[in-house]
Amino acid sequence: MTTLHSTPRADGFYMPAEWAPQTQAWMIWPERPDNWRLGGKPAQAAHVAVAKAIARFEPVTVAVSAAQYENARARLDVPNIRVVEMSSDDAWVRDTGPTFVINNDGQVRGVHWDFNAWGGFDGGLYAPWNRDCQVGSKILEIERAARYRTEGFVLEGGSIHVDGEGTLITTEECLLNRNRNAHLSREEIEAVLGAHLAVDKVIWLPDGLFNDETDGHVDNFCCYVRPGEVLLAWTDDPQNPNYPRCQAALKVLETTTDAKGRTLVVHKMPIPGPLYATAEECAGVDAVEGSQERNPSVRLAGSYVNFLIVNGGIIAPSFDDPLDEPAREILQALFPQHEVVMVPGRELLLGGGNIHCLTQQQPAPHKE
Ligand code: KQY
Repeated sequence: MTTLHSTPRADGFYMPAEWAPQTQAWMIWPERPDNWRLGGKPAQAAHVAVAKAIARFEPVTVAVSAAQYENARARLDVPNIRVVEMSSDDAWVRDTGPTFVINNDGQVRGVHWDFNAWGGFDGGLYAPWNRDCQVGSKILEIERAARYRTEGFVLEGGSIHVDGEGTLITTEECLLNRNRNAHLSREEIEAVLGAHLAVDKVIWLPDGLFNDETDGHVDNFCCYVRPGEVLLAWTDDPQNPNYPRCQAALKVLETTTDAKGRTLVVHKMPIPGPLYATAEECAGVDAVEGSQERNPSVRLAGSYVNFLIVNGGIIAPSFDDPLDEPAREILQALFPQHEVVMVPGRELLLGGGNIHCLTQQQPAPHKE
């Protein structure tokens, strides 16, 4: 594997927006019994549904442990899905996988961020996380893509969204959290993001969604739908714990400009629920010291914003909620050239995230 000691920006590479053409999407098979109930069986079924939905639009590679290889291979029984053996600590390839960057000369490389399981021993979700730490490099090696390594700079892919035109959105709750890069100031973090993703402007939302166990990943709260336009999870209910978070984010989004000097158009997406895990669902998760505890009284951070854009499709979670259909209509209106496919997301949410968190798009190289 080639590790480069320059930066993507210095070499003419940038992170494209998610709607840019893709060669494939990556996923990792869920199986950890202290995160996924009943040994991961219901989550695996949900995962298969997501992989097959994506495979209608583009190839999918699913990484799986040796122990689960045969099972995953048998269940992912469509031609567009490749299964490769890879060890990991869990399934969150958005966060453990590389962030792919491209140049205008048809090349693809990857940024392999440092990873500490969403906070290490200061609020992280499990330990150890050494196998997750290797996922970014392993994927880049399979793809023969050169790697930029940010040793000592922790970042999860779910904590950022870009417009591909120089602007990045994130949250202070996550990126300025003392459990990520406490040794760096806001300006120093912006400099690392600028050097590795070729962004010129960082928009800082104060917080993510209430009870998001990642410390407020932006991909569960707010995303770009096209340059200059964002979609923000929203509630008008002052009793909803997300109300102050939504208000604060809207204030930032309405009063900022992006790297191109545009004022942003903010679309709103209703928040489903309130959603809670049942006592039975929580009882199906192995209790392990140091792993995230599951409790039926804790409100789940369900969000329709946690969708993936693929070539010609939008793969979004449904929650068996009255807002599912309105959410689908909002997404379809925002992406008229894409087919919106909703896939049951409850089992994924029970594990602490959703479709965007469980996928990683690989942009297609192109020549300008
Ligand atoms: O939402 C994500 N990006 C990851 C969630 C991890 C949850 C682990 N239980």
